[in-house]
Amino acid sequence: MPHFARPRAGAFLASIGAALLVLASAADIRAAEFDLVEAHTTTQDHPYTLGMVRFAQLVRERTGGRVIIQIHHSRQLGDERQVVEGLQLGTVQLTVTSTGPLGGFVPEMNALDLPFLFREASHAYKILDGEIGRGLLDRFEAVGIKGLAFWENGFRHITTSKTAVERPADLKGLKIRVMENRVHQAAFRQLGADATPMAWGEVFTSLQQGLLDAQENPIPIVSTFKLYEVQKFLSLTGHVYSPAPVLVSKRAWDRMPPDIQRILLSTAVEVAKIQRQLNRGQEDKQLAELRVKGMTVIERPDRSAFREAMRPVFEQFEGQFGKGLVRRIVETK
Ligand code: EAX
Repeated sequence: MPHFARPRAGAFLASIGAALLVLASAADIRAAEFDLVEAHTTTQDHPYTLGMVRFAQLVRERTGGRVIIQIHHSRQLGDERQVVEGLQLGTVQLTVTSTGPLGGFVPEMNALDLPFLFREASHAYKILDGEIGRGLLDRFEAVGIKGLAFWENGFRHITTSKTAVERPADLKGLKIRVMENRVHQAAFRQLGADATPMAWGEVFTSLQQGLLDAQENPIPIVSTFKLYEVQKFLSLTGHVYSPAPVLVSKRAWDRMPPDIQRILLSTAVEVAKIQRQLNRGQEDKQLAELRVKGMTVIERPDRSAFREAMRPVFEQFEGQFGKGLVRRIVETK
């Protein structure tokens, strides 16, 4: 019986004798055959966690308890890049992550980070759930990771502490945190911003201390991380759509039999729909709450000016991902 994590109750109880048995229920004693340590960075009430809870329940049911997923939210096991490295090392078995650090593992993933690539959510879903999305997920195999499905982080918007952002020029000279991602960094530098790559875990404190003026993230992140405590303005630029791939350590994957692999794969794909609904379904309510908490929402920044201003970055990168990948995405109706 392979164990990916710490030895579970069975071995432990055997070693300390039967006295403790009375304290443990039958379910606790029966160790799962595959015990997967899952880790992600968002909070307990964020849709990454809600999706993962649903996934864990369904997987448990469908495998008759052979697979148990232990969820660690809120950066308990580190920031996104560390967790993805953990998948390669086998210290973590499962994650849902933004694309932030993923271009460092699979360069073609950076195509998804291009500003204004997707026209709307349905365009993103069509690409990510189709052949192109599967092709990108399959590329993770070469770096020791099995890609299961694309869940959602959402359309990213800009928050700032002092200046309302209505047009690209408003970002000039602002120190904005971007993900550790060369495309995002280039896109904000293009606008004349001081784009500072940083792991998510340092962002709140840096905003609080005034070391940063701005950051950009989808509404569910702004809301669940209480960014209204440290940011005054929210500008609905929607400059990039952030998918959230669900990834498994290949070390763990290769030890699981095909019937279990099939359940994990199909359940992750199925839960993508639920998780996206949970994510998008909360946005209006969250936006209203952000206003109540004191944020000023700029509902209609000049999006076409942002698209134009970031266009050179699109052109700089679009040829880098081979075989017209970006062109195929853009041309999909
Ligand atoms: O994955 O680093 C980021 O800005 C991500 O969007 C966030 O932590 C969720």
